[in-house]
Amino acid sequence: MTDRGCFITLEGLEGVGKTTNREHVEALLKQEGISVLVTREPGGTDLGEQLRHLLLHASAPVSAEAELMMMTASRKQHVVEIIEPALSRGQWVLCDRFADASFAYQGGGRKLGADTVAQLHELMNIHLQPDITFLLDMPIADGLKRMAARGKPDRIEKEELAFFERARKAYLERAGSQPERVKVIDAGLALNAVQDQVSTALNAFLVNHRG
Ligand code: T5A
Repeated sequence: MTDRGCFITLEGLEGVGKTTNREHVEALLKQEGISVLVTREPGGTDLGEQLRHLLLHASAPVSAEAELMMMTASRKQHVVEIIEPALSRGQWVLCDRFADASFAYQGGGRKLGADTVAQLHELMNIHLQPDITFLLDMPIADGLKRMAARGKPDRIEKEELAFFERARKAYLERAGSQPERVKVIDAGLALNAVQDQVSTALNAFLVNHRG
């Protein structure tokens, strides 16, 4: 029987360097002879990418609840169509954002609360948990500054600072309650220092995983 693959996620607010570090994690795993399927949320499937476009660029109003349901719809399709089949055939999966993002942005940022997010996941039968999560954390203003250098903000990036403060708090609370899984990385440092922290946490995970 094939061993199940590991599920790794990257989380954090806008501009903290998820994409940059995704490439780093992928390279580290490759050095270890592990090929990884790289994907993202919202998105990762045809349906998910269509929902992503709506979520980030809808010009019509989107209620907090509708936003949560669309994020969760994208996730359900992603889990069923891509992530679970890959893990079952022994493939490792590296995902840029997953359920923690809904706890942070919709639970915290949109003030829907962690219970509502958890209940919807329960109702939709989404029980998959990452084996390890890198939460890239840094002062919000610095991340937004990095994003601003990139050009036009999307619908969520246009939110007020208080929204991101609540999302960051929710992320850190989640990390505090699941320290074994969620590794908080100081993302405000120079890139090589950030990558060193990621390497250390990933190597410890690999040693532990291999027993
Ligand atoms: N969302 C998502 C929800 O609300 N609920 C959910 O359930 C889910 C799944 C998705 C949006 O959807 C929301 C959250 C988001 O608002 P996204 O595009 O996936 O949007 O997320 P973004 O955070 O916008 O992702 P980005 O790709 O735009 O940012 P990254 O990946 O965090 O940052 P990255 O790596 O592109 O880096 C940004 C810039 O900083 C530089 C990079 O070179 C780049 O220019 N940089 C550094 N500069 C200096 N020092 C470092 N250490 C640096 N690291 C990177």
